[in-house]
Amino acid sequence: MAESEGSAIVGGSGRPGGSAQPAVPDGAAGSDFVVVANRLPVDMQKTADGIEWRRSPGGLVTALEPILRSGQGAWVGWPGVADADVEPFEDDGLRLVPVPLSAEEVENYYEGFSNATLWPLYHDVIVRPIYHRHWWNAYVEVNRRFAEKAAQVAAPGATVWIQDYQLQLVPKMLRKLRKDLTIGFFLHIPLPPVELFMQLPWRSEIVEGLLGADLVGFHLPGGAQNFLILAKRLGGYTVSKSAITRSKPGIVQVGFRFVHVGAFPISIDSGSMDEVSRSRSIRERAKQIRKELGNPRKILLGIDRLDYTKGIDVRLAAFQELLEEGELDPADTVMLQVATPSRERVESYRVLRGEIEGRIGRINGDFGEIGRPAVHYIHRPIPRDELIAFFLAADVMVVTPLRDGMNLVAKEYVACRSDLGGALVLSEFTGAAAELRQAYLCNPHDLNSVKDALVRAVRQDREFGRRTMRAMRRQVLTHDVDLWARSFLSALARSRGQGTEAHLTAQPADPSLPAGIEHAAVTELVEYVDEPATVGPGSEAGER
Ligand code: GDG
Repeated sequence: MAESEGSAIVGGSGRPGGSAQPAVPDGAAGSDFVVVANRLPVDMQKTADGIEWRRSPGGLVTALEPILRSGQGAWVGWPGVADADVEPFEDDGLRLVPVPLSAEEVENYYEGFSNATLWPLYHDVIVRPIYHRHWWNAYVEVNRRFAEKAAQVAAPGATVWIQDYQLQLVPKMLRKLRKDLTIGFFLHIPLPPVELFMQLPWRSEIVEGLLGADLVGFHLPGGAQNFLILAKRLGGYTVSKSAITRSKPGIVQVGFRFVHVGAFPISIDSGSMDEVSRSRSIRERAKQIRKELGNPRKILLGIDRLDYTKGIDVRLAAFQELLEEGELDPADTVMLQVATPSRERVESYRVLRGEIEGRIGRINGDFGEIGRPAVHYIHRPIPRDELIAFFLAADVMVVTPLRDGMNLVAKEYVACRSDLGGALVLSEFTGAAAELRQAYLCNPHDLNSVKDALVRAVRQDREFGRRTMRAMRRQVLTHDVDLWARSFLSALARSRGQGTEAHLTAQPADPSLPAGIEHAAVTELVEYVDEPATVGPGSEAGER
């Protein structure tokens, strides 16, 4: 999930082990809706006087906040600092329930099993996953702690929504503790093809863990299909074979339970990004940024966490070759790359940083002039408004991941371009490519394909660009993160106590969704399942 910078200080600042507000009560006085995620939506900061909490805004928080606050919701997660044992506290109607992690657990469960085993494995083994038994043991232990915490804070019959790859054992553990709960799970990263998943020494445990949920959600139908194949192959379960759509999920029969499996492509708070990007101050700032960059004819922009999945090296290599070949002129074309620091204690990330910075140095050495580098590089988080101004200033947004569950940056760029300007170069291996079909799609494993997409985007005809941007904006503005959350939660509510496939195929559309929207989304996803070739090999379809 997105990791972004903090902002306002929220309530609940207090001493570790203490709280400004009363602790969350157990059992019957608990919350009807509980989100369980690796991180809390606030980051703990240690100060001289004690601790402070900084909001870390993200799409997920924005989407879930209204539901959480209205229904005495709770959010269970790690506060982001090792060895911090902090009592639960309330922030404006939202219960925040910290789960403590020791420094050793951060190393083994988070940096180890989550980010050096699961992350590379699930992203098609771009980097070789490391399998350590002591990392796995920590993962089990920490997942148990999250499950116990969720069990403590959930009211009888509550709905619990567990997020992402760090917590895949929680559904089963929680079900064991609390049979009365409705449990949903959403994976924010791709579920790899079966041949790759089978590497994992603990593959059966992970699949069984997920099957503790009533609904398991993925970004794309291909991920859901991979999961159905795994459930059948590893658990011997009976699974439905229907195409996966939002209103017609796949089903796994686990004893007397039916686990629903579906695709729910995540999105952004598109309305608010659109609104902010229209403000005069942001537009002025965008102009100023162009000026600061030397008013070049074309600005290429990349914004990513510094992660080997994001293909930052790929786009730099393509840019470098285009400069070498004279296809792009460094006198009038610049690249701006923001690479937010990420997982800096994991070895492969340290290596990657060196490689990227080395390449940027070489490009600037060969093509830069005094006061006019070919690549401008920022390696720190930048404020949200500045990011939006970057989107507005850029002629070409370059999104080239080798693998990405969705990629929110691509959607954010589109949401910010109400002027219908700009062009999007987008890897076929992102979830976003299934929706943003009018982008300049490319295969990041084929440098010529990336170069070709870059050249076409730079030379785009203005009218053609306006038409394609309008089409992409229609998709992003009508499919926002709120729709995603409501779609998942209504499917979760339907999943409980409903069994057979025949029953599910007859499900009516969710009346709380805007007319036509669910239908439109489902149609796109069905097309995607039927015609993976039109999207490119980036689909998670079937047994690749
Ligand atoms: C995971 C999956 C899936 C980045 N730098 C700054 C900044 N950002 C914001 C972006 C965007 C978010 O961080 C990154 O989201 P992505 O989707 O691109 O990537 P991951 O962090 O890998 O997220 C991904 C996502 O979960 C959701 O399910 O799409 O596939 O890997 O919002 O704008 N924000 C600010 N300053 C920065 O410097 N303010």
